[in-house]
Amino acid sequence: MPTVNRVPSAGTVRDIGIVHLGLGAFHRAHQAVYLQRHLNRHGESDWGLCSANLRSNRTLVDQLRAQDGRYHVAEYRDRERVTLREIGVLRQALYVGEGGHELEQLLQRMAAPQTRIVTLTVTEKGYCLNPATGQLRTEDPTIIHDIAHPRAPRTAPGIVLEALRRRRAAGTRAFTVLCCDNMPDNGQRTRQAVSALAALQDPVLAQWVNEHVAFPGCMVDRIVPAMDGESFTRLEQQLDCPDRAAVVCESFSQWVIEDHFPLGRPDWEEEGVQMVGDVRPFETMKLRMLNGSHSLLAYVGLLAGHHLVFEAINDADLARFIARYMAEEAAPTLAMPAGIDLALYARDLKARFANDSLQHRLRQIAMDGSQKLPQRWLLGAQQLLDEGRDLSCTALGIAAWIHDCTQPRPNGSAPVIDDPLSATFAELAGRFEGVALVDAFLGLDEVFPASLSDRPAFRDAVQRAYAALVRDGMVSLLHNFAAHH
Ligand code: CS2
Repeated sequence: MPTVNRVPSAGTVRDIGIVHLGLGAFHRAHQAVYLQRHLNRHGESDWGLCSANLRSNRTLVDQLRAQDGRYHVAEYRDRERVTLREIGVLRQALYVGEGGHELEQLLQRMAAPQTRIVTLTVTEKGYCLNPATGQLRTEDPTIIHDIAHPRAPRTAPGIVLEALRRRRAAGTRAFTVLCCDNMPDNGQRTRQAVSALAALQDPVLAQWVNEHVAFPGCMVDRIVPAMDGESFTRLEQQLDCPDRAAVVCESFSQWVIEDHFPLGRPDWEEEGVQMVGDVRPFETMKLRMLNGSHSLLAYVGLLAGHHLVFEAINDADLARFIARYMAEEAAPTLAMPAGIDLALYARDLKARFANDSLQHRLRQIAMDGSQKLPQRWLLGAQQLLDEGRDLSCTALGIAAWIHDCTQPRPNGSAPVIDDPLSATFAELAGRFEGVALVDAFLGLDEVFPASLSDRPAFRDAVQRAYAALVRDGMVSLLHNFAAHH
């Protein structure tokens, strides 16, 4: 049994200063924890949270309401040491289904003068941007809807924009928008989504957004697997915590934020948040080193027969492969401020992946590959090619992704792929195979910019990796990889 350090919620939340969109496990275990620590330190706070789910997981919202917004976060350092934190800063939980009255409640809350910050974790696809270019997908049916019906928005950018429109009309200053999703230059991407939508709705509003709304970027980091039955049972049996809204995560947590909050912000630095002028080096490091390795572990690991992250990283061949990716294909593309040791960062990441208290499914990380690959692998791959460097690990990752998206499962059934492009993948899988299939995938310009897919060195590397994968299978391929390095 682990030693449990229990930290109850202590203090009074005087006001709701932050509205959050995307009430998933990550939000509950990351942003909410920083605000909770702030509350416990000061005994009172104006930075209470109102958090909303847009269309997914009504059950969780109902559960949280039944518990008056209170829930627990179990932070596992390892199997022996756990901190069980009670969260009391979540003062309002909303579920915004289609056209429901809670959309109105959410918009009123966002328009209220005491709301000074709006944070988002709606996943990469929630911004409705083309993953390769970062431009608004104006052909997306939900964006088409939001252009035609600005007052009844369905998308996250549409909701942010409608709230800003109300603030402007009421003479209330704009809140600051803080994107907490794993996208490159995430503040700028979010600005792009909101202001491009505004330009299509109302040019005057678009100009006001451009002049008055701050979109600082940030890098967020904490490994928070989706909860499953086993995790709930463990919480109940080991920690005596029968909380159906609880979350399990690692003890590590990092947040680096660009300090641009015109209406003020919590004293986050007291809780260890790094407030910086330019977050991009940190964000790029995290995306390529951590998330890039995660996606490799997922696609390569699944094909090597693994299901969980810690199992995959305990496979010696796969661990060597990941170490090589970090040292030779991710780190060389990064320009870090003085004092950041990428070799040390890589070692710490390996230890975090090996945390066997977390049931982190590779299949969860494999989701939405089309939205993740550009920032995790492909921007770095362009740099590697420019510098004449090898990209064998990245090429095998892309080959494994194509294979995972198209090949029937061992029982013969068609793959069920959780990705906005899944219908396209199924169509390509039906029409092509081998070299032609790889070509067709590399031709998906939402994922691969022409500046990359046009380069013969890149195409050849992926074609070779795919051919080797089909010929030898992942296990023996990884073994050979390890033997030759
Ligand atoms: C993961 C991330 O699911 C994924 O794609 O790579 O959620 C990862 O666990 C977090 O970014 C860690 O901070």
